[in-house]
Amino acid sequence: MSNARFVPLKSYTMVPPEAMRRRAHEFNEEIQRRRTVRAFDSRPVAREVIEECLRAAGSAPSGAHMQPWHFVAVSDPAIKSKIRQGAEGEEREFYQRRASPEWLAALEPLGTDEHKPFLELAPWLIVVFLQRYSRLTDGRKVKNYYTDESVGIATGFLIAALHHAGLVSLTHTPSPMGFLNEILGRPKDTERPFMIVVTGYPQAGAEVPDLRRKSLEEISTFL
Ligand code: IYR
Repeated sequence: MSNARFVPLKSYTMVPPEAMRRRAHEFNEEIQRRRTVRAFDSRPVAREVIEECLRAAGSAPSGAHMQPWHFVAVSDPAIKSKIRQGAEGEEREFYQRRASPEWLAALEPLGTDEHKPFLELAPWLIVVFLQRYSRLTDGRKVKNYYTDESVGIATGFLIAALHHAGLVSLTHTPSPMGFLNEILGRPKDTERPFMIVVTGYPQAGAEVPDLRRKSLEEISTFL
């Protein structure tokens, strides 16, 4: 017999068809305004805002509801400086040696290089960790499922929440990222860094690459 325990779905609110069209449209309009930004202002952002966005991120669906994520929100300048040093060390290797010519060509339109001043300038670095295993209170390890999918979705929720709050963000993935476990004191045997979400206000006059998004026709098929 199943031990599953169910409760009534109380949180769902029915939206009439016309309002549904409008809401779908309005949400798209808002999310389309999001741009990845690399030029940050040092203006502070209240911790409470970040906390609320992390609550939103933590509401993401996950494999077997394991919630295999941990977010380390860093505003301490000394820790940000260590993260910058670690990231720039790896990025120097990447740009000078590891990246293939094809990869460098693909990055060309973004104008990125090994210098990452935003890691110190931005008020918050949210380091997302993926938990391949959970720890039971008795210390035993339990395997988590679909961790990449789950943490990817949670990170998407986080990016959307930050945008909705009026902040900009940058998904940054220095590779490899093992240095983040050391700097932030996260266990290496169960967790790996997934991404750094840099967030704050854009620098005055910030520019973004002139990119276009694929159209609905390009990204979808209806059958
Ligand atoms: N991690 C490097 C390189 C990089 C890779 C991809 I794929 C990007 O979309 C952007 C950058 C860096 O952060 O510069």
